Amino acid sequence: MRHRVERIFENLDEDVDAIYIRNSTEPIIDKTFFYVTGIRSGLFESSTVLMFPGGDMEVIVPPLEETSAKGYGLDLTVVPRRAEIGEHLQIMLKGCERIGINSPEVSYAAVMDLQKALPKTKLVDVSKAVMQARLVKDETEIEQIRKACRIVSKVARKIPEFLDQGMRETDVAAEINHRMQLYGALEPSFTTISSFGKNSAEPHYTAGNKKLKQGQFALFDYGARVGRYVSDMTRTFVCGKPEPKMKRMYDVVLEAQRIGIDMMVEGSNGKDVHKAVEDHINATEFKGRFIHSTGHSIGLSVHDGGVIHSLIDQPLKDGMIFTVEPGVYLPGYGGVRIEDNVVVRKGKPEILTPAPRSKLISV
Ligand SMILES: [Mn+2]
Repeated sequence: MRHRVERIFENLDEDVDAIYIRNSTEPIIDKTFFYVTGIRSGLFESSTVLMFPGGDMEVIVPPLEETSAKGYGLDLTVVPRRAEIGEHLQIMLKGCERIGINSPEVSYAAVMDLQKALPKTKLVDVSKAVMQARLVKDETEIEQIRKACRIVSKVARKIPEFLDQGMRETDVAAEINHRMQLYGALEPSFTTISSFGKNSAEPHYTAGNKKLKQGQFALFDYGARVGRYVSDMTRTFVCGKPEPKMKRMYDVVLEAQRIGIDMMVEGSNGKDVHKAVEDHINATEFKGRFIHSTGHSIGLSVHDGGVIHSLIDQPLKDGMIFTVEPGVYLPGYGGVRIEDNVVVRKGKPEILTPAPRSKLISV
C-alpha cells in the first residue's frame, strides 16, 4: 500500500525522515499499521512499521504474526516479542534526525523505546497527516465499509420481526450481535447499545435487564466489522402505540437528519452541517436536547478521526465516510436517535445504510 504511505507524507506540515507506527497490546493497536500494510488477518501486538518518504516501509513483527504478514510484498523483519527492538530501530532509522509519531495511538512506553534507541532524534507529532490520509477512503476501503453497512441494515430490517414486549435489553443486544455474525460480520464493531424507555435518553447507555413495555422507546445502536472496517447505525422503535410527543420527537430527529445528510457533499464543511442540524432541533419544543456531535468518521475505527460539530473545521471531501446521527434526549422520559453511514460525494451523498427510517415503527 505504498500509495497510502505517500499520502501520509503528502499531508505533512513539516518534513520528517521517517514515521514510527508501533502497536502495544490490545487495545493499544494503531490501526494505521493495517492502513499502510493492508494485512488482513492477525492481531499484530508489539508490531512496528517504519515509513519513509517515497513510500518504502519496514515491518517488524513477532514470530507468531509472521505467517499472517507474508504474501503482501512487505519488507519483513521477525523479532521475538521480548527481544530488544532498539537495535533494529537503530539500524533501520540510521541517519534519521526527525521521526514522526502518531501521538493518539501510540503508547508512551513505545515512544520511550524509540527515544532510548535514538536519543538525539527529534520526535514530531504527525497525527494530523495520518488522520487526513485515513479520512479519505479509497474504493477498496469503501467496499469493505459498504459490506459492513449492508449487514447492519439487514439486521435493522429484521428487528421488528423479533422485537417483542417482555424481552430484556440484553436479549435484543444478543440477538442483534448474533445476526450480525450470521449475516457475515466478523464481530460487533463496539458494544451494542440496546435501551428501552427512559434508558434511551442516555446516548451511551449499553444494555441491562430492563424488559420492554407498552409505550416505550426501544433504541438500538450497533455496528459490524468486516475485515478491518466497520459500520455504525442506530434505529429507534416504539412498543405498541406511541404518545403523540414520541412521534413529534421522531419526526424532528428525522428531518434534522435529512437536512444533515443532504449537506454531506464535497465542498461543505462539517461545522455547517452540525449547525444546520442543531438549528432545526433548536427551533422546536426539543430545543437544547441534542447533546452530542452530528457525526464522526468511520473506517478502520468506529471513531476514525473526523468529527461533525460546529466547533470543528472539517472540510468534506469525496470519499470521506461519516455517520449522521442527530438525536433528542429527554432525561426521565426517553430518547430518539437515527444514525446512518454516508459517503461524501460530489453533488449527492451516498447512503450506505438504507434500512427504513421514514417513520417511527411500532412493534
Ligand atoms: Mn456513531
